[in-house]
Amino acid sequence: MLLYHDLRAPNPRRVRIFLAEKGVAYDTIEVSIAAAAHQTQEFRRKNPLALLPVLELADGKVLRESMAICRYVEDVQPEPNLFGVDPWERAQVEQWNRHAELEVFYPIAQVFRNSHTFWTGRIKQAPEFAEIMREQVAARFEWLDDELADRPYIAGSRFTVADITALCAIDFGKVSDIRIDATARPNLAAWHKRVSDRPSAKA
Ligand SMILES: N[C@@H](CCC(=O)N[C@@H](CS)C(=O)NCC(=O)O)C(=O)O
Repeated sequence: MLLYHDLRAPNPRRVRIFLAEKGVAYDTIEVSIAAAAHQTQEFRRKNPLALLPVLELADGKVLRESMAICRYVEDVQPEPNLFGVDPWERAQVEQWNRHAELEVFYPIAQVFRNSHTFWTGRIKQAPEFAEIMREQVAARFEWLDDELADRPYIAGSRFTVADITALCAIDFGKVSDIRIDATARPNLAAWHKRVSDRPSAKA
């Protein structure tokens, strides 16, 4: 397996952490977003949307969505299970992974895209929208802190792909000065330490 990624981008990190948890070996090709390497014609042949990550299989087939890649890896390497083992747990993991994507990852990414100088001159930015999204992130951190008062992981009693999505989203906030206030959000901070301490978090 060959992973096209950028070491600083959060969606490729989701896949790297997932692969590390599975203990699956893979090769990598770095495609620098800062250098616009993902915009080249050569890379667009892998993904016409010019987005990372892309996973290329030995037979040349490619997957272009991080969750499609993770589901593929879950099927070829089922242990340790990260998507749920029975109908109820699978639904919980799906629900919480979607919550992590839509309620946490999306607003954090929009703060970055609409206010950070990295994107200035590369895309149209709406700073006012960034501020609205920043307020939404704060509200979602409060909500997650409440949720994590009575369980150690995002989707329940054990680590799943939902934790990977939430971790990558929240860590990506740092570049926009979004951080967990450990005094105000102790449950969220404790969860963040729990998942950050796993060796896979370094992937
Ligand atoms: N839905 C895609 C999102 C991919 C995505 O937005 N990737 C970012 C990096 S985290 C990217 O390639 N951005 C480049 C750009 O926006 O030009 C997935 O999860 O695979």
